[in-house]
Amino acid sequence: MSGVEVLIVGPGAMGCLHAALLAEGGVRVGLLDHRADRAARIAEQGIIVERDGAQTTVPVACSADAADFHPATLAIIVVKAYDTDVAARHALPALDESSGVLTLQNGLGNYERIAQVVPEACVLAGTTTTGATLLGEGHVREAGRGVAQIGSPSGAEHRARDAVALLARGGIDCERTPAIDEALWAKAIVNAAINPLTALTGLRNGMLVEVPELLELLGAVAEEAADVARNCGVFVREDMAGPVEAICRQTAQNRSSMLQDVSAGRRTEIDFINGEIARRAEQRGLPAPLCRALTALVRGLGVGEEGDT
Ligand code: KPL
Repeated sequence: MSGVEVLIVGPGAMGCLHAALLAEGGVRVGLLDHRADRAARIAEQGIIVERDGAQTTVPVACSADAADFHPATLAIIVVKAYDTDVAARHALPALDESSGVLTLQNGLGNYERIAQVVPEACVLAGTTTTGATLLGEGHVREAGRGVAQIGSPSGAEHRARDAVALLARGGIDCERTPAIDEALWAKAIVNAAINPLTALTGLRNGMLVEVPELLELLGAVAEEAADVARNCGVFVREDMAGPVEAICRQTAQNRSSMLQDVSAGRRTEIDFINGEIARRAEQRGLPAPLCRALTALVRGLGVGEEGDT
């Protein structure tokens, strides 16, 4: 293979869905997996997408060797937040000095970690409200098409513009934002409220607003996280409980990514969402008792199951 326009790094739910969407949109796309055996199987079978009750198979080049995709115009990191550094280093052989690297992950601190691996001016950050569920290897269910917001934390606006144009050409609804920190924090606040409450209760997003006590807690976590953001100098609208509640309703049928992780026995991203918000609060001498408690509770899920009598 001689270069791709978009390299998707990570074959999870978001990775498979974005690779399939872009390939369907006519973009030359590659999918990078850290496991060679799985990469070979996905390359052979293609990505299976379930949407609106129908199934499509989309052929996508998949490999564990990033050099197979050199040069990539844009690499999109969609691994779990705890794998960001390793994934960025894994992608290096696909990159040259003009490549952009975009994080579309949950959590805070991802672009800072990527900027330790590639020059900061190359790093773009984004959020997306597209939902996806991984059903098996290279097999994904689309759970609602959303909009991606993309920006350059270092102010390299031309790179953000080029990335938006490339993704839009591939059929991904996206827009450039000059206020990427605000967008990242807004998404982190949404995730801080919805993800642990769904992970702890086993409920789908929509059910959180049906139980009055959970609705109250949802709003309280959102407001606590919003206060931390403001204290960090980031503009956040008043009353974040409103948009969080609206997102629960819009994504009512979703099982949040954290609930999916807990159900599958995988590590969660709690340390990069509520844990990170609590850490930033602590650095500023602010209390963030709800984020701290939720971090402890989610970390505790599953601990002690093995070997218990
Ligand atoms: O981003 C999400 C996630 O599950 O991680 C939300 C917005 C909560 C949708 O499920």
